[in-house]
Amino acid sequence: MKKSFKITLVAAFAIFSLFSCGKKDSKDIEPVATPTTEEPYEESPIETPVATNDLQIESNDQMQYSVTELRAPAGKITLTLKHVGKMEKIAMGHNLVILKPGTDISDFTLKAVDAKDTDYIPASEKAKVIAHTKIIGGGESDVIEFTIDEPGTYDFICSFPGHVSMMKGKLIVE
Ligand SMILES: [Cu+2]
Repeated sequence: MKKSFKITLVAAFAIFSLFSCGKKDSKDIEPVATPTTEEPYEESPIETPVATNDLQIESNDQMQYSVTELRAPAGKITLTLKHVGKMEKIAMGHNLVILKPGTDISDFTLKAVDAKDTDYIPASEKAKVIAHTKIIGGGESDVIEFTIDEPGTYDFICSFPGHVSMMKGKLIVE
């Protein structure tokens, strides 16, 4: 709307200039303002997930989560992580770790590399974890329940070694 208003102003000014300068040839000069396409908000809306306390997210063999944003109302939340790939967890295992605000993600994942025995949740960093699934392989899934009462934005990551650069997102608690 703002854009077309601006165009109208430019067009009006152009027409005004044409008349006021009074050149004979001015009839041939077309105003510059050809309508441009409006931004197609209605045709391709930005996907904002609906807040739900029953969250579903998938992971695959391409080291990806199906979504990078989850939205839930404050309170008790159930989250299902489903690995839709085929690879075994030793090669392409995934988890989902929800971290407390202010956690240094690179420091966390660096320590997680050595924490294979505890599903890549380093014992020293447990206090920074709100909730986490276990590590799962292709065809598996895990369901966790946790409570977040404080509205805010929480990072979630896969702490399997090397995955965080591709596998991270935000959980928005409303
Ligand atoms: Cu992963």
